[in-house]
Amino acid sequence: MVVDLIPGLDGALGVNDGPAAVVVDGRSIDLGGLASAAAAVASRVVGLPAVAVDASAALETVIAVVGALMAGVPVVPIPPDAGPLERDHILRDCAAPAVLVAAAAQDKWELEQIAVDVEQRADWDEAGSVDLLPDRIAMILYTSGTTGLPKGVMLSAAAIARDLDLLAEAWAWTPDDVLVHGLPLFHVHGLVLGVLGALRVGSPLVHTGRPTPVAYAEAVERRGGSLLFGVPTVWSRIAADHDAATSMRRARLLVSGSAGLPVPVYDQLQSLAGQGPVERYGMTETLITVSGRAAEARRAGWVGRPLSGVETRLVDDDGHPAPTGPDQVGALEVRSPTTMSGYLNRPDETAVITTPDGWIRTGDVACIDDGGWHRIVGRQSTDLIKSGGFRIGAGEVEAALLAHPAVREAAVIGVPDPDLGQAIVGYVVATSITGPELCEFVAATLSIHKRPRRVELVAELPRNAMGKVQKQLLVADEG
Ligand code: MLC
Ligand code: AMP
Repeated sequence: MVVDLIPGLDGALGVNDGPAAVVVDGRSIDLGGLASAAAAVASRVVGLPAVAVDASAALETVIAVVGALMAGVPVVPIPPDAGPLERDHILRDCAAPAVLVAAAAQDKWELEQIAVDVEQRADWDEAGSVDLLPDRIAMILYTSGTTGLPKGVMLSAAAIARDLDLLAEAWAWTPDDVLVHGLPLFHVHGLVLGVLGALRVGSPLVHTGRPTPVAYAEAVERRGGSLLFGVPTVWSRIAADHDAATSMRRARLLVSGSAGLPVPVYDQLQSLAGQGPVERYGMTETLITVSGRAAEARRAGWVGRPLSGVETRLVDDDGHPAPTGPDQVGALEVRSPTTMSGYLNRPDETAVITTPDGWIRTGDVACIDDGGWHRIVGRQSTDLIKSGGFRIGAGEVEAALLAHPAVREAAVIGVPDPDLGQAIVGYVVATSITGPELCEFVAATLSIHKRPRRVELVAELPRNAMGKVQKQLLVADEG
């Protein structure tokens, strides 16, 4: 077997001139070409403990990821706009000795660069033998926590395969579909579901480069897109674009996830596109665990029922089982065959998020009704922000602000935003500096979406008697 996650690659090696299997930003490759170009990558990386991938929205990224999977080497996607602080942290933490890049000799990398060539073709035999144990780690995805630098979530090939199969079942996803999205290729949504999902199911993928309404509409109209993935920001921008929204009438299924879909956006799409999106819920640590079903009625504001084999429960503040019912709120825990193998190098943090009996504490607050439908009501901590579907730890942005010599104190919050869900806002005690200058300062170290949209200079931060910053007061002031 060439790669257990993508069974279709086996028979594709050496087959030329098939239909396009993957299109990224207008450039395409057929399955045989992908298998052979990936085999060339596999032969270069086989035996490495892990390999980084410069995960720009490009065909090379897809080939790089498939090649590393073929070689049995854990893939570590790096956001292409990651600032030096973030990038250096990930590379040091995962200890990847090389990075797969679209074009060699880029200044930003201080480790060996291996250029991916879309035109290169190789036989799999050249890559040598690999360990195909199903519990081997296929990917390490870095994601924010409430404090500190991002953590590497280790995902096994078995967990990924299971999740993709459950989602294919839930969404009636078959090779007859054409999947369309334009999401980043370094997170679960765009990479695991959006690339590996399409390859595993065998449905062609059209990645639009960026997830704009016009690009989604064109992919449906001109390329037969039938299944579309988006974060709520993408769906709200489509809903606001009459022509793009009505193009969606030709699609079979729209799917929304990574953050809560506002009910008015669902309603607008229902009216313009003839269907509201199916919602699904998950997190990097668990993969997708709860979803609506293609064949069942949708409910705006609810994220669906657990996938088969997934267990969920609500607990109270003491961790004891809490009652369920449409208005009963509790902390959501998940136990699933799709969950992570742990945080890389962080057994203590793995123990914090996992209960002794194997449930993951999601940090989300939810209701479960009598039919098993889930509604996500909020988060337990104000320190995890979701902006445009990106998960951002307030602590990471605060540390970046505090690195400026003029800044004495910093508190970062997410404030409601009609387009992004939440926008990042910093409150800072500082002298002789402006808010925009501090935004630029953060931009020099972290990725673009982690940059505060606004930094407010204040004389002091609100604190309680213990001296802890009262972020709820800052959030309330913004409201
Ligand atoms: C962005 N910009 C900023 C900025 N942030 N400028 C100044 N200050 C800031 N803080 C720039 C951008 O670079 C862009 O510039 C322009 O402003 C518009 O930015 P934007 O409003 O953020 O829009 P856009 O860049 O189009 O991004 C919106 C988006 C993006 C929806 C496309 O947020 C996105 O890709 N989200 C997907 C996140 C995702 O995949 N999450 C999945 C996590 S996995 P320019 O010049 O470039 O136009 C997961 C599991 C699960 O959650 O359940 O799925
Ligand atoms: P990430 O690790 O980036 O995948 O983020 C996971 C978090 O995204 C979850 O803990 C939720 O807070 C949020 N999330 C994902 N999907 C949904 C959804 N459909 N509705 C509400 N929140 C969601």
